Amino acid sequence: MNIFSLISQASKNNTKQLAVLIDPDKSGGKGIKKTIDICDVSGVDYIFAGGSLIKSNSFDDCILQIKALCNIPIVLFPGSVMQLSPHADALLFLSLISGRNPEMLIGNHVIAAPHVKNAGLEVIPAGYILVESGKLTSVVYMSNTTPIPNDKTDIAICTAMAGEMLGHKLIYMDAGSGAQKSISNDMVRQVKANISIPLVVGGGIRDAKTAEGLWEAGADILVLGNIAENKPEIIKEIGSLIM
Ligand code: 1GP
Repeated sequence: MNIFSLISQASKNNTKQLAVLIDPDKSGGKGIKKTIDICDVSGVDYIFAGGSLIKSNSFDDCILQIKALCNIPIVLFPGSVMQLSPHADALLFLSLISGRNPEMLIGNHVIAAPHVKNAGLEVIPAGYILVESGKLTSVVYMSNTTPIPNDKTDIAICTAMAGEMLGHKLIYMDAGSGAQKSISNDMVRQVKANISIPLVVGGGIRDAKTAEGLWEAGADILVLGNIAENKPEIIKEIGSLIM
């Protein structure tokens, strides 16, 4: 199964998709089973796994646990080079193109490359764009980068265009986990109008109305993080918009 072809085909057909982000630190208990069970019946297309800072050393176990609970493809969304597992279906090889931290643009990728190759993972080069969200998020702090101001749509557009021109296969716009506000519909609409690759949007999506607005604005895949763990019933509500 080629994950990028699923993403790309859905984007071409304007079929909206949903991903749920699992933080491996919070997995392990009964909570993850409940979340995954709801994902299974809510039309969730992908499980993303990763986090800005992971304290437990059982990343691989977490992936295996998710795999044992469902057949939903698992896509790594790594916050660091330590978040690799050969048991996932694909890896978002994220280059943090909104930032100017060379380690996040290429340094970590050089370190990770041989391990990624050995793992035999499908690699999806992704231009990762952080957008300011009303508070200092973990990803902004840990990546040591400045996010794009949320009203500077032109900067977001040009960054996404440059990401596509550099050969990234998708653009991932993130307000960061626990964002006070999600990325605006207007910014998503204008970025989508200026690129021809799939657009993933995450950060601060906590209700169906927000999700609907972002999908309508042009997001191809929405990512639910905190809310999926704290209030998994919302996954069903959001999933029903596109099922
Ligand atoms: C994934 O950062 C998001 O892109 C997740 O954000 O935890 O706020 O849903 P939330």
